[in-house]
Amino acid sequence: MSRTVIHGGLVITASDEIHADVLVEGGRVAALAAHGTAAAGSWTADRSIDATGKYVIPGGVDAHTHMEMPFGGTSAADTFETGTRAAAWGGTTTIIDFAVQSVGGSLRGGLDAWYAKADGNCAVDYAFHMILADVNESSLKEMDLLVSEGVTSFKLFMAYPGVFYSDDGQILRAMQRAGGNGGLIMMHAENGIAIDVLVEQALAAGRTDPRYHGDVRKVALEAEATHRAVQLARVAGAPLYVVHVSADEAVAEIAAARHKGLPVFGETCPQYLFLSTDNLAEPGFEGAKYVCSTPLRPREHQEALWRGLRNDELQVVSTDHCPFCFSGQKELGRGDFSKIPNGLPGVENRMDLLHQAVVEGHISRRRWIDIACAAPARMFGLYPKKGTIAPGADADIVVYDPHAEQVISARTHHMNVDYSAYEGKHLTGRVETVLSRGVPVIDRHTYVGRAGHGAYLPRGTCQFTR
Ligand code: DUC
Ligand code: ZN
Ligand code: ZN
Ligand code: ZN
Repeated sequence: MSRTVIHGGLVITASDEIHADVLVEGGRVAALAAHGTAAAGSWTADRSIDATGKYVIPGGVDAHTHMEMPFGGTSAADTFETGTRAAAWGGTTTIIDFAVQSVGGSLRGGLDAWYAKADGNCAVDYAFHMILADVNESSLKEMDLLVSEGVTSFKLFMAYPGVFYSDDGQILRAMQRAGGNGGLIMMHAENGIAIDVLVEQALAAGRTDPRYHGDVRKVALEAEATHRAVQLARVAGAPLYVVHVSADEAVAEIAAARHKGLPVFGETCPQYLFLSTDNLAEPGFEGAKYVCSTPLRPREHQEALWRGLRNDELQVVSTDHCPFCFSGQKELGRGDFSKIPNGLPGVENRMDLLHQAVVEGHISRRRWIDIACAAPARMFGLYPKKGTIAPGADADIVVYDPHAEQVISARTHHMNVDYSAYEGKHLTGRVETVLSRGVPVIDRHTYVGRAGHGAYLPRGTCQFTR
């Protein structure tokens, strides 16, 4: 069995910061011991990584990505191969992507199609959620089977009538089913029926630029849908995870539910923490780069998101990585913002952006690891295999240099997309080395991984009770 020691670093988990050497045996963490243990020679090893002055952190768990996802007449630009490679560059060693049920199709058919897309192509480990696009008697029954095979979470949409949309009756039924089988409902909470009216009115009035995407997707319509989702989950007796929370009033709805003791959880994304409607209003058609749903909000909303992350009103930061090239893809919406494919690239940037939040004092180092690694692993039934550094855990480990400086740019990133939403942003901190199950994937800023190393992860059920 191969043995690796990582010595001299500061090991950070969601609960502890300890100066320790780490022994990796095979694909797992074997032991942590005081600095000097490795040097004293009691641990013989094939490979030794010097982490002096560096952080030793769990590999990131990005619980919300869309590799090669069909959307708006095109398809997300990262494949499982390019997207998981970019994830590795950014210190993320697990992604949970979304298999999609087609309307009129079965969950089985959608899931098998996504297994086939990912199989043999991933650089890091991966799992799936299931998007329910057609809730009916047979798909409700299939939910039980999926839970028993390790696909334990289901995304529903209150947005996108005619595409992914579920009405309140369908939502209630799916929640009841999840309440019975241990599944977790993930909700895209925006009132899509009302939004479509506002879209039609905006276009009729000649308001076609990207900025109007943000205008029509009102804060009130995110807050209303969040409130409704919470109440439906309460009636169904099911836990609820609200994805891509962007508005202060939506955070307040989740906080209010949690204060009542309800098992309601929230996710936000780096784009809502670092970008705003100012980006959507960039001149010409540039704003199309920032079109995603829920939309970017005025800058004033960011403080509520940071506060929510500090206070555990929000538990997880995922990327909703859903990249579309500016050229040829975002451009489909020139002259009609509603035809701009929704989504931003970000799987490579999440760990660094959240470290920047540590540097800027928004969150602590341990909270960084919690929201980016441990909480998503626990939320989606992967802890402690993923999301921590402890004996028995998978040796998904990042050596992170907290002092290195970098500038984000599409010229140097590894995502298969022709722009960066964070172009020119200066960051302190950078991934140096990444192990996935003990195998180097990034070695001192060089990619040494391979497509096919990444393994499929069947998951358990949500490990949060509230
Ligand atoms: N919601 C997502 O979660 N991802 C892409 C598009 C969307 O609306
Ligand atoms: Zn030390
Ligand atoms: Zn969504
Ligand atoms: Zn998404």
